[in-house]
Amino acid sequence: MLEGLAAKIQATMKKLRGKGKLSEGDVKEALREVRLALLEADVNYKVVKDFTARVQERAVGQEVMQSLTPGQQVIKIVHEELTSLMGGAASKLEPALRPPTVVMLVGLQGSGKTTTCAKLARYLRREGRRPLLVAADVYRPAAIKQLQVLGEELELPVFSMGDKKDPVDIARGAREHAFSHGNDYVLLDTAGRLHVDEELMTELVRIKESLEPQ
Ligand SMILES: Nc1nc2c(ncn2[C@@H]2O[C@H](COP(=O)(O)OP(=O)(O)O)[C@@H](O)[C@H]2O)c(=O)[nH]1
Ligand SMILES: [Mg+2]
Repeated sequence: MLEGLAAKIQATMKKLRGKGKLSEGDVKEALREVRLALLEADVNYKVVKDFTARVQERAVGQEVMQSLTPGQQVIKIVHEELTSLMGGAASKLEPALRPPTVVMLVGLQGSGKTTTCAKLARYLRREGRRPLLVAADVYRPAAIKQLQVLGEELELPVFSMGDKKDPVDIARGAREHAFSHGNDYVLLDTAGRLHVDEELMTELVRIKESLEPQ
């Protein structure tokens, strides 16, 4: 998804670069394309709206439009605002000193943990890693199956001990499995929960204490 986004934005910026003089309409048209590209890439509507408003405000100012290289200036502004949109500084997944690196996906129900787990695994494989997906959501009926289907699609291993075991034991078992199978990343797909759900929150703490994920 992000690759498509980069290509689209680059194409739009290329059009601007070629122009000697920019009208407000040129900027608007370019921003419209950037906005569509962001929306297609699933960026939240409000985030996109704020982003385009900020670029617009900075880009149609006198200083930019009357400069010798307005196209370049607008590209610079878009670049700066995109960077700040993505969170400014890039943060990396810190590997554990001793593999496997354990990553625990936590969050509310339906917030995208299982999907992110699969995306992360695919990313790690592309980086030459050997991730193990772990079905640690034992509460929602189809949760394990969902991860298994994703694992099959991506041809990545999924560790499961069914839905009758304590997630802490599953997590421990997964790490053992990773040790013996040479998986350097263990991605724990946990059950969704609210912070007010004491039992489930305690479970996360127990997994954390037991495995010390990154
Ligand atoms: N549009 C969109 N949908 C997503 C994204 N990530 C997950 N979903 C969908 O949101 C729903 C819940 O995702 P899931 O990974 O099962 O959430 P979980 O309950 O936290 O594990 C599913 O229907 C996913 O297909 C995303 O980045 N964009
Ligand atoms: Mg899930």
